[in-house]
Amino acid sequence: MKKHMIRKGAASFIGGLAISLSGVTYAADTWDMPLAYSATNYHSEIAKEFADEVSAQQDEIEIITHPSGSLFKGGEIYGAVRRNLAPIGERLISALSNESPIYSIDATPFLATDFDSSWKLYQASKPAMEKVLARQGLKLLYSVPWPPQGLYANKPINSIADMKGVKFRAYNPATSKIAEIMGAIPTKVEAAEVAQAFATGVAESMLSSGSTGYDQKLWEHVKYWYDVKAWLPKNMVFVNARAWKGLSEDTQKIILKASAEAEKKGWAKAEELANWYKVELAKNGMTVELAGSTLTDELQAIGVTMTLDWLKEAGPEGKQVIDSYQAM
Ligand code: PCA
Repeated sequence: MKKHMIRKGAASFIGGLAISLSGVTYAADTWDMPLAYSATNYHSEIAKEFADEVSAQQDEIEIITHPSGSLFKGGEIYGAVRRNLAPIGERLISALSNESPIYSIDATPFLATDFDSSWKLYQASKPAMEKVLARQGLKLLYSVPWPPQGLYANKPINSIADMKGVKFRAYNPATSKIAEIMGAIPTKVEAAEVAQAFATGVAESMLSSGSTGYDQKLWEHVKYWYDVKAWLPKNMVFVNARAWKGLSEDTQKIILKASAEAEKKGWAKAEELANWYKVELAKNGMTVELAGSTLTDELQAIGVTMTLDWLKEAGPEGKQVIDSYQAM
């Protein structure tokens, strides 16, 4: 940290000539870390703690987080890190399903519906996921889940027939597909723009956690949240492999240690907050309840179809992941 500050001081001190020098120095030293979610969301808070921790412990890089899609929008982050426009970033894994089916495993309905089973699914799928990342010039640092996904709606939903024609906000290919199967009309909207989408009538319903409903104050627009517990999608934080290789071994070790801590904290925090979010939705006037049996059965049937489709798409590698998950 000390060396870092001296360098910054020197750059501004030398003045004119140093402007270009400081430009070079800053480009090499500052690692911008784009995030898609609100600064106050626990994913962003933990990423910021991770960044601060890494920055404080060595002189090579300073990681600066950029929440709410302010540097790159959610949909741009993966590509930006691949191209090293940002050396590090965070993205919702299942939003990347078009890159590889392995990325959609944690958004397959009813495959893993609580924190314990989600952790197992993560462990079972991690080697395959890391392979895809490596092929794309990226390295996984850590991954943190969202709380279980429930159904937001502006009217009571007793069966999927009630979803017919409803404008449905999707955040990944799986949620678009569910919408289509239900007869709803999917429209892709990043979390940072969810409040606006509901306010303007672009969206009337979505599957998401209490977390995003809370961040976006969805009670201002919809009245119901059904606790479906459909799946727990995860974000992942990853780094450009070339940028990673450019770091000293010491810095790499510091980052890996901070990553392991962030992951541990993230899983604990998500679980701790899952219930709190539900209470907050209810406090703000929403009806928070379990989905009725008809809706649950119908959604589970969609889950079975989607799991079978996923297995077809993911082939033997996918089957191996499911087998090792089920054996855990
Ligand atoms: N919130 C994010 C992804 C899953 C979740 O719970 C979103 O709605 O975009």
